[in-house]
Amino acid sequence: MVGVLSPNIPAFATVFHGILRAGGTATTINALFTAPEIAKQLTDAKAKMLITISPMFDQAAAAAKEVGISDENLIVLDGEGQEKSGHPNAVDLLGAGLPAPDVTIDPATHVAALPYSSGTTGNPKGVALSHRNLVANVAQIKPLQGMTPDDVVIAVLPFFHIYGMTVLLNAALYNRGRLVIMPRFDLVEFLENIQKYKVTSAYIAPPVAVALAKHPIVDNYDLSSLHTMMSGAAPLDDELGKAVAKRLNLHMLQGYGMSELSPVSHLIPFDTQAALGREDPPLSSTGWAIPNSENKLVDPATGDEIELPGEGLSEPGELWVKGPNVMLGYLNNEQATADTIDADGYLHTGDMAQVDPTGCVYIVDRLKELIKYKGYQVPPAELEALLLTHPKIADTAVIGVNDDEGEEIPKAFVVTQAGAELTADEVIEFVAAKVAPHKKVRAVEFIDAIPKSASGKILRKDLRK
Ligand code: 4UW
Repeated sequence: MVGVLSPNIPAFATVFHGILRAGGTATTINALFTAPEIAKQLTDAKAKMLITISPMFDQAAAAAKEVGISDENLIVLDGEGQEKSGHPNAVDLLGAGLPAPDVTIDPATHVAALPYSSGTTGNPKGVALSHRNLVANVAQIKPLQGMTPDDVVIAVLPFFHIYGMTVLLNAALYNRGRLVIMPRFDLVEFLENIQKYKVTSAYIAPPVAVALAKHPIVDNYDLSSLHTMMSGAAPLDDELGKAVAKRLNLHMLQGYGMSELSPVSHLIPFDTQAALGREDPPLSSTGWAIPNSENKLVDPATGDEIELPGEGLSEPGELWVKGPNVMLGYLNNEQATADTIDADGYLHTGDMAQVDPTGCVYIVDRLKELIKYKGYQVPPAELEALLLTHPKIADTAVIGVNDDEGEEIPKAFVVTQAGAELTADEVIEFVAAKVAPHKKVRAVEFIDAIPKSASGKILRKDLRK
């Protein structure tokens, strides 16, 4: 088990596939995580080795120390090397000249990648993805994604997250497309790279679409090479998507996925007419199920399957997905696995969707507790546990709410200890000092009591109301 803590760099591909080729498992870690967050994932995954780059050395070393990873097992790719620093670098690894190891694995059961996701409830869990899961998903999206060796794809979405790992890194390697790799999103660099490298397609999350639709600087660049843009990881607003398509004169699409599905399950094809003999659906949809998958919509109240409507949109139901891309399960967590994948092999996504008569899916709500900030996962349970360590907080619950811009943000409801004085800013700063930026609490409301069910479960629906 090897931890990978790195932003997008070309060596990510070598490291990731080197680990898999050696018969290991890569647990990819959010590059913005703090040392305690890194240590938590490494501990849960039982990682024996951590690979990072020098700008992240401090967090990586602190986490490695806490977990008991030795100096020679903390690899700093661009560091000074084993002799000078005690940490091997890329030259040490490549220079050793060792032959490729002779490895036999079962692709159906061997865990290749272990990204973390909070799933429907609770703390982040290791999502065990087999070689077959990863390979299947690349193959399933190939006819819809239509990537060719002539494509130049901008890779600004992180490879450590399943969206970038499959849809950018692995799909580009498989289809021989070229990736223009960016370690972080910066609008000017993004635009410069598209112009300079004649980028043909871009995969984004909705906040990038906001910048592209609104920022005046966009007009200063020749972006005419860019013909297709795919948004995913959070809902794309229909008007926003259309505004980007019009301004940049490109084909705007949407897809849907989750870590537990390796990740893609639904996509608007690059060429809907060629792939399916149909017209493009509205941009508020996430398109049709990918090949070799079975899908159901199920009424969460009754458990009844919702049929395709004769016209218009169906009633909303929870989306269930079955196929070779469904994860093996959550690492060392049989209960969470059984709660998520049923006996028939359907994965219950925790997302509510509607379908049109052709089976085109519209994601309309979330049943699960998960919050998405700019497409990144924010597990409420983790923030609630952290907030409860504050001496002035008696009880708390965190939910996602929409801010003035329509962006989902984490909001904490806080019950203070009797007689204690606490401000919203103090709560926000307390959390901000301990978590990665995307997990910050961005709104606070003080209330008298957290609404809970008889069994003590937080009634998040009541808080939302
Ligand atoms: N609309 C509404 C969407 C959408 C969405 C995701 O962090 P994870 O586990 O995984 C992802 C993966 C996103 C993704 C992968 C491949 C792909 O092609 C694509 O579209 C181009 C997107 O984000 O979070 C999973 C959860 O994120 C929400 C939903 O709640 C899901 O369960 N989500 N995409 N288009 N919500």
